[in-house]
Amino acid sequence: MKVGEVTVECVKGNIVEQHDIEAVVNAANAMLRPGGGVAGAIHKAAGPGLYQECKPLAPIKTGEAVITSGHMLPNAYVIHALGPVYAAEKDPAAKLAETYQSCLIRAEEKGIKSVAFPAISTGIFGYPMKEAAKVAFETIKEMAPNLKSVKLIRFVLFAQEDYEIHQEVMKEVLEA
Ligand code: AR6
Repeated sequence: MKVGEVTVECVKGNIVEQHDIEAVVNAANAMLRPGGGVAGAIHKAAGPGLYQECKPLAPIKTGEAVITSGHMLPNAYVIHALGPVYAAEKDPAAKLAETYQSCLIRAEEKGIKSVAFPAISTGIFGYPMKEAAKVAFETIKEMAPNLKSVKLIRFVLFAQEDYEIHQEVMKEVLEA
């Protein structure tokens, strides 16, 4: 779908296999350690050099994002973002929106044209999938008119059900 000049799309797949994308987003932990889920997959595919580059940038706060190179990933950059732990936040939606904003700001600073996101906070951090998707697409819709370099935003969903939820919510939010 298009929001102004920005293409927004959903695919079913693995965040570490997005060969045509300049920056992939890591659903990171505060210490930027390898960890599990998306972070584990990204660090495994990128190789140990990624954590070496991450170490001096940690810790990061909830809603923050930092950028590194992609090392052995097929992407030039990794944007490491710390989403909210759903049960631990008073206003998780505001924090999740801030997380997506931080990622797009880091991308714009580098003149990045394409960004792939996982569904931040919806795994170990317990954010309900549909609610998280709504926040994600609303934030992108709001930011899209001000984006200068970013022309493609892709959501990469691991599970078929999560992909379907994102497709549905994307249409709902972007067509409204
Ligand atoms: N590609 C795309 N999506 C994936 C992949 C993958 N390779 N692996 C998992 N998902 P999570 P969080 C989905 O837990 O909730 C880490 O240990 C997954 O099904 O990776 O933000 C960090 O170190 C889920 O829908 O991120 C942190 O401590 C979504 O990606 C903590 O988990 C996010 O799941 C961050 O938790």
